Parts: sequence; C-alpha cells; structure tokens
Amino acid sequence: MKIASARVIVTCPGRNFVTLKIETEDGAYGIGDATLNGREKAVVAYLEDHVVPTLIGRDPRRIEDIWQYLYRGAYWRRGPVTMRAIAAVDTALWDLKGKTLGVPLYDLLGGKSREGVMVYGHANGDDIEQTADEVQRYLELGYRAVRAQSGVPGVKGAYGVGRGQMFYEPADAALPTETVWSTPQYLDHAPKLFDALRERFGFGPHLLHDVHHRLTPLEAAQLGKSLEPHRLFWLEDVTPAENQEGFRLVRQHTTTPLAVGEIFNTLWDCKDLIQEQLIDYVRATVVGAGGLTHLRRIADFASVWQVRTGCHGATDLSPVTMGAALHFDAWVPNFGIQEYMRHTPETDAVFPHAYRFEAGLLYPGDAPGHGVDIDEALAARFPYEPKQLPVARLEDGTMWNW
Ligand code: CS2
Ligand code: MG
Repeated sequence: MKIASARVIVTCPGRNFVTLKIETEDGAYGIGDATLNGREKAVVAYLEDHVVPTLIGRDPRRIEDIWQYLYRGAYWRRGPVTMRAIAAVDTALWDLKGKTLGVPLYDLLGGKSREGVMVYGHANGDDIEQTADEVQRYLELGYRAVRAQSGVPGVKGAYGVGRGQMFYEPADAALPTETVWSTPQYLDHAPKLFDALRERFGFGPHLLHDVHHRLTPLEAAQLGKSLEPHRLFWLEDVTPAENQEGFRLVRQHTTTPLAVGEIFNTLWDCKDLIQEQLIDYVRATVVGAGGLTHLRRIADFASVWQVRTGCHGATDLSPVTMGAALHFDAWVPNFGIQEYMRHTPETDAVFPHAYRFEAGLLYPGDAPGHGVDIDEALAARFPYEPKQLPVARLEDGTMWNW
C-alpha cells in the first residue's frame, strides 16, 4: 500500500477549516484536521511545501514511523504550526487504517472503555442573569456539565461572551479586535456568578469556568480559593502555563480542580505540571498535540499521576478533530470530560459525521476510521475568509493575554 496523493482543502462554512486528505494508489483515503485559528495559511504552507512531498510513495500503515519522521526528522521540533501539520497527517493515517481494516478508531486504540462521553457546553451571557438563563437552556437540552462565562461590569469584551447564542466564535475580524481587561473587576465578579448559579441550580450539574490565561499565579490562587465553596468541575487556564512551575503557587493555595492545555503541542509542555500533580485535567486534543499518536502518549503519562483528559473542543477545531477525539475519549482509561461547542449547520453539512449527541453524552458512532468525511464540492463553495483572534489590553493600554 502506498500514498499516492495528499491534498490540503481550505474551506470557510462560517469559519475557516484546513483539512488534509491522504489517498492511496487504490483510492482509499483518510482525512485529518490542520486548523490553527487565525493562522490557517501558515499550516497550509507548512503542509504543502514541506510535508506533502515527503509522503508520496510511503506506506500509510506505518503511522508511528511517519510520525517520528515528521517530528524528529524536521530538526525544528514542536510549536503550533509544526504539530498541527503532524496532527493532520497522523489523524488521516489512523482514519485510513480504520477504513481499510473496516474498524472504528476506538477499536484500533484498544476498544471502548465507555459507551458515551460526557461533554460540557458553553453558557455565555452579558451579565449573571443572562448566563444563568443560558445554563438553564443547556440543562434542558440534557447537558450534565456546563461552562459558565459572564460579562464583567466595566470590562469591554470580557473573554467568552459571545455574539450569538449557542455558537460562540472569537475570531471575528481580519485584523484583531481590541478588548479591555480589568483583573480587579473580574476577581470581584466571578464568585458572584457562581453564587447565583449554585443558588439557582444547586450542586447537581457540573459547572466549569475558563479564565483564559488572564491572571498571575497569586491572583489565580486567590480566585481558586474564592471559588472553593462552589465546587467547580474545573477552573481552566488560570495563568499562562509557559512557566509550569508557576502552578505550584496556585496549587498550594487552593483545592479547586485545575485544567490546562488547549494550547499545548506536546508532552513537553505539561511534563512538570503532570508529574508534580499541579493540575487535574490536561486539555490537549488531537489537532493541537500532534494527532492521536502523541495525544495517546500524553494521556498514558498523565494516567500515572491520576491526571484526566479534557479535550479542547471549541468551534475552531473541525468536526474531524471532534470525531477523532470522541474515539480517543471512548477508549482512554483516564477520561475526564470532552468540550463540545456546537458547529453551525453549514459546518456540519461540509463535514458529514457519525457522532451524535444524546442526553449530555456524545457517541463516536461505529463507522470505520473516525467517522467524519468532507464534502469537497460543498467545501469549495465556502472560500477562505481572513479572520484573527482578538487581543486584550489593560485599562491603561498595556498589552495583556487575550
Ligand atoms: C477556549 C477557546 O474552548 C475554550 O476553552 O479557550 O474558545 C479558545 O479561545 C479558542 O479555541 C481560540 O481559538
Ligand atoms: Mg479555554
């Protein structure tokens, strides 16, 4: 069996997606997601100029060797662009292997550990009341876990507050939108949000919250402490994690469970966080962390320290990543939860998929491979639109972490 072609498909059915399609000489194919929100074209060039030419003629069954070839062989290791390109190849090859053997991906990984995977949805509102109404909406849809984000009084464009309901999408303009951040106002407001939610919904539903890298370790420790009575499922990205040791300070001061990792590319980004037990959930997912081959390695390493998975599942991860992640989630022994931001109907039409939502769980389906396809004719009707993520400044104009 030999790889005959590998093509990059860019489409924008409401938002941009980059997909790699690998075909064999006898017409079998697999697809992988390579989307990097706001930097899509960098991955397209990396794939087309540097990766695709090296794939032609290779045996697609040798997934591990191709992964090592692209990772070790590149000399320039890691980083979001490289690792997304590797992820796209890897995901496409796992998909192809499943299809040619006629088995779903979860069986290739070792078989299902559970039937459905618990997901969390996103409740966003301009204020506490609106957020609470959104939480209610998700609970009525059957969700068992909901992430809650609310606008902060006096803060223009707080993280996580969407424009339409159900379809939050931060990459909103060709040049980055400027937002303003105030840590004191936020630290004052966040506990009030969870006071109101626990009062209205009790302790039955799991509640989650994302700080989106906005705090220093000390401020993060203060927030974690103030949210302890609300017993969150997790508090996410409390402080930037480049300095993994920074989490020691947070951990020493709070028992609120911590989740990190949607921007991690490899195990090396979270090695200390995991082995020092500084976090509870690792948020890396298929497209972000070099595909299933490497994500599985992170999860196995994490399992030694009882750190569980919580795959990133924002709308900038295509249905291809969602499908592959759901097979991974169905298998992985140390599963925690899966993020699920619904894609728009246009996106779902471009990427027909076997996975489905029912009563708060997502099911990967039993189709061979990861069960997600791309309708290329439809994809071609949605050309690329330049869009970037916003930036954040403090009130005095200082650049901050978005
Ligand atoms: C977020 C994302 O899903 C999350 O937890 O942090 O919405 C993130 O902002 C986007 O993936 C950025 O592209
Ligand atoms: Mg996040």
